[in-house]
Amino acid sequence: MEDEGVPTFLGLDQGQGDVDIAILPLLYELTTSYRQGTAQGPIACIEASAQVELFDVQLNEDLPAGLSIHTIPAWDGNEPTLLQQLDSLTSHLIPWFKGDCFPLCLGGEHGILPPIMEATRHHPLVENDLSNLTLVQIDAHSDLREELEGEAHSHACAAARALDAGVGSLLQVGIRAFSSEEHKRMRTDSRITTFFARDTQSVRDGLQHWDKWLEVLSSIEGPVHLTIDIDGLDGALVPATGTPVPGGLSYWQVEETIQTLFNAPNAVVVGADVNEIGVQHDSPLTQFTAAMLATKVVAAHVLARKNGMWNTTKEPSGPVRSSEPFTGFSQPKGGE
Ligand SMILES: [Mn+2]
Repeated sequence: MEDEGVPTFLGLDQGQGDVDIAILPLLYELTTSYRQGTAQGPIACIEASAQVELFDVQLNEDLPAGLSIHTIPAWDGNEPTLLQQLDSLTSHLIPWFKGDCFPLCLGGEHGILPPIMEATRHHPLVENDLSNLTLVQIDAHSDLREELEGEAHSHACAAARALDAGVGSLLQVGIRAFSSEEHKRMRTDSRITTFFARDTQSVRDGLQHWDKWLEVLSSIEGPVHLTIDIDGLDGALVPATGTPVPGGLSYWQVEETIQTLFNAPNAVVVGADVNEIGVQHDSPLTQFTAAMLATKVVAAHVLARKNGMWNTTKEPSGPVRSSEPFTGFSQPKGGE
C-alpha cells in the first residue's frame, strides 16, 4: 500500500496488520473565502511531520509506542457537485470511524466537519445518535452562520451544520471573529458553550477563564470529537491558514486543551481533525505547527489507550435512538 516516495505521518513505516490510528489527509477545498491553498495543506503537514520529535514527554515513550499508525491515501475527490463531494468524503471516512481504530483527519477546509459528523454516527458509542456526542471546537471563528454567500456548506457554517446533524453539545474556544447572527446563536442555543479569546487571553484575568475552560473539558461525559481549526491559534503561528486572525490561543493552550480532554475521566475522544492547514512557502511554520498539534493528538490518544481509557464498546442501552436515517448530502431528506 505504501508507494515509494509517498510521505507518511512522522516518517513512520506503515504498520502491518490492524490499523490502530488512521491518519486521513482530506484534500478538500471549495469555499475558503480569503485565500486558496488549504487543499495541499494536509500533504505539507505530513511532510513537515517528519521533523517532529517522536518522543512525547507525557507518554514517556517514542511514537508509535507499539501501535500501528497508518497514513491513508489522500481523499482528493472530483465529483461534479459540492453535495456529491460531501457524500464521497463521508463514504471515504466511514470505515475508519467504527470504533476499532482512532481516526485523525487532516484538512482541508473546515467544510470537512459535516462529513466527519456523519461518519461518527457509525461509532459504537454514538449509536447513530449524535446527541450523544460532544464536539470540542478550537477556532477563531464560531462557524455558526446559516450560510455564507448563499452556500450553507461553507467552512463558515461548519459548526451550524454539525448542530443541524444533531450534535448534543458544542464547546468552543479561541473564538474572536463572528457576526451578530452568530453572536446571538452563541447566547441563545443551550447546546453551545463558548469561551471567547477576549476572555481567555485577557491580560488582567485570562487565567480565571482558562481554568474554567479546563474544568468544563474535564467534566465531559461520553463520546467526544475534537475539531482543531488551526486559526484558533494566534495568527502569528499559522500565517498560511485560510483566514489568520490575531489575538488567538498560544501553542501551549492548545496542547493543554488536548491533554485535558484526553484525560477527562468520563469522556472518550472517538476522533479528531486538524483543519484549514495552509502551505507556507517562506518558512514551514504553519504546516509544522499543524504537524506538532496532530502529533500531540496522537500521543494523547496513545496515552489514554495505555491508561485503559479507550473503551469503545458499550453494552446496548436499548433500542437505537435515531431520529431520521441519513440519506446523504446529495439526496433529499425523506418526505421532502
Ligand atoms: Mn473553522
